Amino acid sequence: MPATPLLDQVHIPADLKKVDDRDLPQLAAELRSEMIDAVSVTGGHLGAGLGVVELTIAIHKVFDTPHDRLIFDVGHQCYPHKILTGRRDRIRTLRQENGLSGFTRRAESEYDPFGAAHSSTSISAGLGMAVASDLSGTERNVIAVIGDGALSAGMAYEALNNAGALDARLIVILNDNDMSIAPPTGAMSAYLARLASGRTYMGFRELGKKMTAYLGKSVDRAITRAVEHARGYVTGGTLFEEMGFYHIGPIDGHSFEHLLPVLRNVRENAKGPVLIHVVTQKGKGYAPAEAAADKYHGVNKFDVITGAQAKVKPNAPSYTAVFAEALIEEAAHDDKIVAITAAMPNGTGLDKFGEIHPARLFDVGIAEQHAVTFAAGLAAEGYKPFAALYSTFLQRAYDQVVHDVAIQGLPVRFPIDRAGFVGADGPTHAGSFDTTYLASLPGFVVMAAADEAELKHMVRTAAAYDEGPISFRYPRGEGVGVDLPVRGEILQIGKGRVVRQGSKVALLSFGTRLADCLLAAEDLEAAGLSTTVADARFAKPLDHDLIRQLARHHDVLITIEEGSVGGFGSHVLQFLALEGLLETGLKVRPLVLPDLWMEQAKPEAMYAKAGLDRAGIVSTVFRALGQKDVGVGVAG
Ligand SMILES: Cc1ncc(C[n+]2csc(CCOP(=O)(O)OP(=O)(O)O)c2C)c(N)n1
Repeated sequence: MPATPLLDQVHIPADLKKVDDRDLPQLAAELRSEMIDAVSVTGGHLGAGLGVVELTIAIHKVFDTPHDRLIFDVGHQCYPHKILTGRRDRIRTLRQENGLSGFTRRAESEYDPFGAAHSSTSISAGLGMAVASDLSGTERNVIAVIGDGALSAGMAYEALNNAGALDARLIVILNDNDMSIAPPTGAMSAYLARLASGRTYMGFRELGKKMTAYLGKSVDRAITRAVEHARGYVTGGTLFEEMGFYHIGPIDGHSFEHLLPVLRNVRENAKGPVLIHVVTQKGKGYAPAEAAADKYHGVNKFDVITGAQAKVKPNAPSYTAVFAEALIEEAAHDDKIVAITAAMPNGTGLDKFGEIHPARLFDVGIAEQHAVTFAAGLAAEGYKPFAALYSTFLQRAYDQVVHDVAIQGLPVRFPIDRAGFVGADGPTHAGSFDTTYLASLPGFVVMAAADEAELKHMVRTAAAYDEGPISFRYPRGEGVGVDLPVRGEILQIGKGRVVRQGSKVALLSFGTRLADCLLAAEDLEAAGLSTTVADARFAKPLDHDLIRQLARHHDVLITIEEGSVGGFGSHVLQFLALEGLLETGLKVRPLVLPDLWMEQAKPEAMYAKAGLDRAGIVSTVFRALGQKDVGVGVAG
């Protein structure tokens, strides 16, 4: 075994070619330690990456990346890949401002041929690349690595279906760790478990024959050894085979003796689509991760020796926790209330709901489109479904929202978590568009909570509202610390509230920017500008009376929201224009997210950059009045 660290000699995958196969376990151990050490200072996704250390090394050893295309589904398991592909010197900047992304990104490296973060896209993208290489006559391998959790999404099947029909030369590696973020759900997960338990075991002699028949060459003896050592076999007539894939496995994803010969054979001999079923362990090689229920899917900074994660002492409960508590409360009063999550029971707080109402919680897997139409079916039968999704993932179900819910006027409730900036997860996870894409739909009620007490009111309001679809958005992180009612109140649909009365400047907020509006109002007041602050509560229907009042009795009207153009502010402008209120000399400025993909950073930095913080609001007012900014954030 070489004495010097091997990882120091491997800067890019080409360097791996010089490493002897027998030394790869040492390299894997070094890579694992490097990754654990890096994530202990940055926080981030740990368990998934630990599980694919050997697989990542083996793929880079056998294939010729970046000429061969390697696509990681979701991309949260790509930290070992980043370390091996020229990014080790920046690995401790993961998820920080100006640092490496926590996911794969085309702009970051030629070794990331396809960006990801939302799940289940890898087979489609890989198939596109495989077909492109056929069309252009370029010989290359395309490898898509997809988890068993990601395989619960419909898009993965659409791609498998198409790949089988096209007979393209695509290599899909199913990384089966029997985990999503939570334990996986669904019939496919049970099916994979049955495959892995060897129900249709095929002896290695038969495997050799089968591989020979398929690949047209004699099969490396090592492959038979690999399959013997793994609890491996090749099945006849699996679902994947029925779909036109040559199906190999399961094989042990932590054993180079198993991985290398299989990958080499496939590289040399595969003709059409191949699926290699690899069994791995999430969190592998780091005891605290292996022992954790979530296998350290996503972690804060932590102590490497003990695994203890840094605890940030919250000043207030998180919005997610308040939502879950409020829904539990409402469900106690109404047995028609049911809750739906798309593989995020913990992230949405619905795990708590499930502890109390197990029969009323449905984890449908990573299947947002299905979640929405499933909810529509429940609503059609008189149930009150709360389909709790992150803003960014609801995007995927937009047609279901339009066609299955909104056009039919079905009362599906949409709690929209992670609305607005999400910090370290960056642009793929930001909740920027929900107000824009929902408030344009006829008949939709669209709310945003200004604080956690408002969130409780909105949960209650949504539970009580049966006339059609209704949504309420709330951000990641903790609330502002307001007193919480035991139970929320039912809000009047389409009515906002004035929080502070002034006479010259009106700040009309939609959502949690309200707190900064109140701070900005203090600064404006100190500068002699009497300021009204109102909480719109609804982007749809708009509170026309409130907007008229603000427009008629103030010189400046600023709308503020943590969402893209086309949302709340655009609806207010539309109303003002149609009412002729823009011709009165009123100065209107809609503050929205800037028209760019905001990179990961601390939320405060993102607000400042977007001009949506206290200082940004104050200077917008001064600019609107044509006055020199007298200095921002001056009061208090
Ligand atoms: C469309 C979409 N929905 C939800 C998520 C959140 N999410 C990130 S990773 C993950 C679990 C993925 O499980 P699997 O593919 O098995 O990978 P593992 O973490 O187990 O390696 C989920 C639900 C996502 N990234 N994309």
